[in-house]
Amino acid sequence: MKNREIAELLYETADIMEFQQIEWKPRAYRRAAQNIENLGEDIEKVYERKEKKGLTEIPGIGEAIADHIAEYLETGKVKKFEDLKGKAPSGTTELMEIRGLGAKKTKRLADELKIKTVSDLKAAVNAHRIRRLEGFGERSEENIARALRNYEKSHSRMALGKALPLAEEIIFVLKTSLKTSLKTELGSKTPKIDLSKLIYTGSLRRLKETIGDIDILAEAEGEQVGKVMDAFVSLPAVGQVVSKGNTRSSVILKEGPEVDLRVVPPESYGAALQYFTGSKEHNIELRNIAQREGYKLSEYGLYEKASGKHVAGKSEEEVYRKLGLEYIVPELRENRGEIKAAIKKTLPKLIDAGDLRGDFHLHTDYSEGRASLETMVKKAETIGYEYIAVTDHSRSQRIAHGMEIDTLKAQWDEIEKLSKRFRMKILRGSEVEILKDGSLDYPDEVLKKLDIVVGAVHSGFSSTEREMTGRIVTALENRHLDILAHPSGKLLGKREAYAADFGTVFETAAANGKVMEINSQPSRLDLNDELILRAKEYGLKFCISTDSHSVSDLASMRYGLGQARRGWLEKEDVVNTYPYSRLKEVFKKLRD
Ligand code: DGT
Ligand code: CA
Ligand code: CA
Repeated sequence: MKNREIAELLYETADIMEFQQIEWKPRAYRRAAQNIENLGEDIEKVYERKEKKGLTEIPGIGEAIADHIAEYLETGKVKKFEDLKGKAPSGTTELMEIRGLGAKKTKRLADELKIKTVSDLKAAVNAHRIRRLEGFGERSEENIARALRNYEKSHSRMALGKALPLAEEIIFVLKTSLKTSLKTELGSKTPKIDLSKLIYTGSLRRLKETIGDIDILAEAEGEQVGKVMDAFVSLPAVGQVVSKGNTRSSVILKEGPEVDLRVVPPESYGAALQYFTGSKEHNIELRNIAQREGYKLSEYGLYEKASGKHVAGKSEEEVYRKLGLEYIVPELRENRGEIKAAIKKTLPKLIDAGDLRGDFHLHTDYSEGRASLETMVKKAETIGYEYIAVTDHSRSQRIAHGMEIDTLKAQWDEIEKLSKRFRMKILRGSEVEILKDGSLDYPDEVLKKLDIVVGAVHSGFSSTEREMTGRIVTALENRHLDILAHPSGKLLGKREAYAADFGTVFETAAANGKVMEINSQPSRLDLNDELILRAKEYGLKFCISTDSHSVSDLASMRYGLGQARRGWLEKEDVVNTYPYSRLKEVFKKLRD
């Protein structure tokens, strides 16, 4: 699937155009990129099926961009973009990503101070050369320094929602390549390597919200090891080979992150899987236990200290069992009490994908969603959901085409019509702005008629802690509010959580019977594991929602589910596991 690749290319081209002061085009390119990112299907397939005409049917893609995409799909590059890029000094696109810099300033820095890369910029900031530039000054140098620090922080880790599909793709291609090469070479249909053991480990397997690098483990022996390593370093996605060896190879992908591959023999596979899944803190604690029990634990296996005998290592289960522990799922391995619980056999029975019965946060083209209400409903029904809440934006959210009351009522009519045709319960919902003073964005008589009110803060991110806490508390005390959406307001790699006293927020929410959202959007993951663990101590209930803006977003559920599991949540803690008949316990206004 090349959707992401093409979207990135269009974004990058838009940046370069902006830098060269080409006026209106960048916006069109960004819009096209966004639509491709959110396209529910493989753009290559669209092109195969309907050629260029198919491409122009995608919203925001006109003749010119369609030609460029076709050229990219046919040849792997776009001549015009390469020319444009050739004219822009290299490094400028990264520079423009630094918030607040923009095309104009980047150009002046390049012309007047010869700043062409992020590291040039860093050097100039450190030597205080920017403040001397006319129109920049000390203040703007400090702003650049801060933006630079944020950039570095966010670029060192990748969002789970980006890293996971990337890792799956790499593993898929690697498996395919191994299958073909082994078939032709050995003339046999079944390769000697067990390809089902080729999986991702590390923070990715633990479903951590951001990933430092992608770790992959494979099982192979003898001459097979070299074949796996060869196939790995020659993957088309590889930009640079950092190292290649017999047990470990490292590459840097064209898309940014580093990938480590380790290859181990079958008798060590389980021990290696356990070791490279981490976390480091969990491993250290586990090793202490092994020592106490008279063993030595490493990535090769569990050994008796006295005799050196290999006693476990083929599977993870075997390692944990031998140490007297219940099996611990990867999401819990953070040394947050899971080892003690595994010894006492009191580990939680975590919520599972199969437990989910609905989604309480999704958008349609009534506001900023890209699909029609009917399309979203149809798709949700194929997932097997029992209910969904349609929650388009309320009127003040102008950028997101917030709905006036009349439009909202028209949506209710459509919901009613659709309800006759679909088995699934379609709930009247709204993502209602929590305004500056904590009041909600529709009058009470409208709120009263909604089945589910999802309250959200989308503005005033620089408010003081007192202001923001007060605003949210007021909203939580409003009897019409049901769910607090993305409670911390952070955007991964882009924006920190707003200042708010979450202790007070959770306490108020619990006292008023409100539900905390775990927003599954890859750019949010909010609440994250840590805040979930905190919120749970207040006795709060949660819902895992996708905040879908397109049909394909409905699949983001797995990222939110990952956070819920990392937060030790069980089925009972998450209200969208309840059958519809039980939802009234939580949402009082629900109709039958
Ligand atoms: P990341 O990549 O920063 O998101 O986090 P991880 O957990 O994937 O860490 P990474 O890639 O450095 O290493 C993968 C796993 O290898 C890690 O989760 C546990 C294991 N590991 C790495 N270094 C050590 C170590 O010094 N001691 C122990 N016990 N385990 C380690
Ligand atoms: Ca890693
Ligand atoms: Ca690693």
